[in-house]
Amino acid sequence: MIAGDIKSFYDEQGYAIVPGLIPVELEKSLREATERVISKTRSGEWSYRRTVGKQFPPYDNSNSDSWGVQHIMHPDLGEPIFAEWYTSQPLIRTICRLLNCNEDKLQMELFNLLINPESHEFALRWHRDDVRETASEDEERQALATWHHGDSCLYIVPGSHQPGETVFYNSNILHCATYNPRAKRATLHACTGETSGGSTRARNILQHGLNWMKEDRFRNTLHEGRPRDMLERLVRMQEGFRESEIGYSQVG
Ligand SMILES: O=C(O)CCC(=O)C(=O)O
Repeated sequence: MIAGDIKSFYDEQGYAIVPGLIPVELEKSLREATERVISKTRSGEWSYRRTVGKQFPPYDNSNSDSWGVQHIMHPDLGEPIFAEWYTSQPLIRTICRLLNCNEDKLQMELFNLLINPESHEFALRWHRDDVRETASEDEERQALATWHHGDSCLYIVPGSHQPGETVFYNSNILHCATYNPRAKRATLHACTGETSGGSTRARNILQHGLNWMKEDRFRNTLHEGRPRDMLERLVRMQEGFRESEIGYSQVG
């Protein structure tokens, strides 16, 4: 996909694939940190995880196998390389282009790692991240209009991506996924918001439990400038909500 086409392709189709957004100097450290957090999750040392059998938050402990590692920028994991990549220049430049905004509007949000379960097949059913499957046609149209895009469908050809490519997708596009214990998976999976989204993003993001991101302990792991500024915009959004008001986007 050539640079000039990314924005229009993303707007029309709801996704875009961009190569070269993992700086070579970060690649080895990212791979090593990824292996460490996967081990900690599988051994039970890291308890924030996506549980096999549970598609959406709140995740529980009903199964010891995992399909994701939650909160990989958390200070208790001690892997600052993840925040370094999340706020790295080539990635941020691309996000600004796709969201059609300047960097001073970007908001730090979720960052997790999607992995293959060790011993269970698992799949996520077709869903839009922040529109209930039980929504009426009118409710669905209304929700999608809020997110400023049409009702597109994402079709992915399994295995057609290249390692190191970054796929951007609007999380309210219809999507699903399968998790196969026999095929290694380690996908950095993050979202970044734009402040003009305002409270429309709150439930989708804050439902994952981001109180730890308000603490100085986390802020202090981030570089001055862009990373802390992005965090500040998230904290401002968080301040507008009581935890009990947030609720969950999906059930199941
Ligand atoms: O496994 C994936 O790539 C998709 C994950 C997903 O659909 C979600 O987190 O809502």
